[in-house]
Amino acid sequence: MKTIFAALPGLMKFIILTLLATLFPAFLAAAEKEHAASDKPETAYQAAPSPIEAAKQVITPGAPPITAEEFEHAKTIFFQRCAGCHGVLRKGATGKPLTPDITQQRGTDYLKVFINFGSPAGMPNWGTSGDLTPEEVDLMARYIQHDPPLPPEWGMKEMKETWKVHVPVDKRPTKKMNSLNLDNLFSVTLRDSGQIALIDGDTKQIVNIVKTGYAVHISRLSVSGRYLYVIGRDARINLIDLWMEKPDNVAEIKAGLEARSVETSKYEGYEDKYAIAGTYWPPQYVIMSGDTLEPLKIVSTRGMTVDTQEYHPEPRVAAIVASHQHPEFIVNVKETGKVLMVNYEDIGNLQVTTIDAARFLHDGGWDSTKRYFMTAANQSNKIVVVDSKEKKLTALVDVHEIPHPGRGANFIDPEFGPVWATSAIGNQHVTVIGTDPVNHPEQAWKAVRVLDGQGGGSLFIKTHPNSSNLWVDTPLNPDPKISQSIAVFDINQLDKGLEVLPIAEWADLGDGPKRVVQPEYNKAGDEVWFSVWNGKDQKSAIVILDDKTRKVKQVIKDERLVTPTGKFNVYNTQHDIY
Ligand code: DHE
Repeated sequence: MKTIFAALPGLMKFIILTLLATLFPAFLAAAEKEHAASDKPETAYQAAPSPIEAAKQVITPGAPPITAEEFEHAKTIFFQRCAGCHGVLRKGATGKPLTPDITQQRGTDYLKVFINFGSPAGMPNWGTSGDLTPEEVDLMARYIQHDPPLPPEWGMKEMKETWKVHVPVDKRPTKKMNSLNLDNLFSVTLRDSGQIALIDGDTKQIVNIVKTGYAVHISRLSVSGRYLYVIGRDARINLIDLWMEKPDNVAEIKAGLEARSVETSKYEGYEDKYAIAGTYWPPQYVIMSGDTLEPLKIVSTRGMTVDTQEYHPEPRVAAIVASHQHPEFIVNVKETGKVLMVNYEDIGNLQVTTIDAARFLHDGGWDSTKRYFMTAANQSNKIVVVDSKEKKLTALVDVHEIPHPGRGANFIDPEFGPVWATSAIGNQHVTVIGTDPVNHPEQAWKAVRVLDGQGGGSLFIKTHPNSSNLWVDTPLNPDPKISQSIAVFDINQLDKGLEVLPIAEWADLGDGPKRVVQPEYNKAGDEVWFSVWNGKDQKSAIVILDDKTRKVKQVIKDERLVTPTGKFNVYNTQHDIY
């Protein structure tokens, strides 16, 4: 029966579903349950609002009427709820394309049912979940039949207008002015307060809380370890000088309207010289001066997709890493599926090597030799391996449903030698991939093991060269028992299975979602830190475990720690140790 239904054309399926939903309330309840895609880990992951606001109304022939006021309201809803999956221009990303040529054919009633009930493919049930009122469902069904409003571009003029050097280079310290052990400092994302906390890894004291962009995303270190770069979802970059008596902002810029990635030049001779930021909107990257953030060169990523070779107007920039083999940045272009190797030797005559990989490139990191970039093409269910030395695609490794490595985890597998591992959003699998083509050629770039973690909804996995533990989080799993705990494997006995540790319970915070997210090691590799990420108005914490005993060493609780998520140890981030 299921197979016959699956084979029916889309419109037929839709009519049957709508009829069943109208005639049988019980079916409706079941459908709601199945389509309650907001329960799905991947939906929870995509649901963060886009900070884009400025975009002008467009009235499109053939579309149903909409007032200017309604258009503004619908636009806000779209950027907050829908743009993450469908793209700002609605050309389709992880969600389906929603351009008027498609939506007008479907019509308002059809669209209303989809928005209301969601779909098993991952579209949330915005209406029946109560997130949108019936009026808003109707409004959105009309809105998406109009052309998408175009947010403004962001070129050199706009960047320069937002660029501020708070402390000029010649007014900065010439040596470290504080007594901090900078190698063991942590930059902690305070997601919903638009700040980062600098925490001393030795004393566990908060050294400073620094104001940054909206829903700040990641921190990266200059290769000297002096400069910390923080990027917000609103594409605001803050440059923090760790040599100051109290480390603080020395420069900032808005690199676009929406962003996730920032990195700094690491090749010998270019230490601390350049920084790069990739933006979701506009789809482009900018190379900046490393110590002032002065924008130097902006390059668009719009272009053809890797497989069907059709034009994509909005290929967002995802992870960026700095090559150790050449003076290059390695830039993931998500929707077109291309990895760019951007050579910064002569930015006036920029040379870019384009590697055809797979669509939906997202996050990734180095193998232990720092030659191979291992990165997830997440909705393509592949790990892409790029050889940064030869500047070539090495392999595409098939993995199960929505790999999400963060930067991944490197360790020596007792049977297969050097490996790199990723966990997944869509299922419990932890895929271990051989990374040693010299001594283990049989296993290189193959999934040598698939471990069973606690469940889907995993975002980050971590170990350290001095540890034999492999930690796997599951913050997006719908079961609170799983999202509030961590799984740990013994690398020397991987077949033995996992141990589950109730990190959130140990934090003892009271109410809230208390998702346990992103393991991060201290410099020595003998402590591992976990964020217990609670609601904005609830108490959050950082739980620190002794890596050997797997017992709690300390819980950092402080009312300033609002929604901590990512944590970046200076030394490990600076040297790409993970
Ligand atoms: Fe992230 C890394 C994009 C949601 C925490 N995130 C990244 C990177 C990208 C990305 C492209 C890699 C950057 C790099 O290495 O240069 N993240 C996105 C999204 O598009 C997405 C799905 C939705 C959104 O609207 O932002 C998203 N991310 C989240 C979260 O909800 C998380 C869990 C909490 C938060 O703070 O927002 C989150 N993302 C992180 C963290 C990293 C990250 C902690 C860096 C991990 C690392 O170890 O390097």
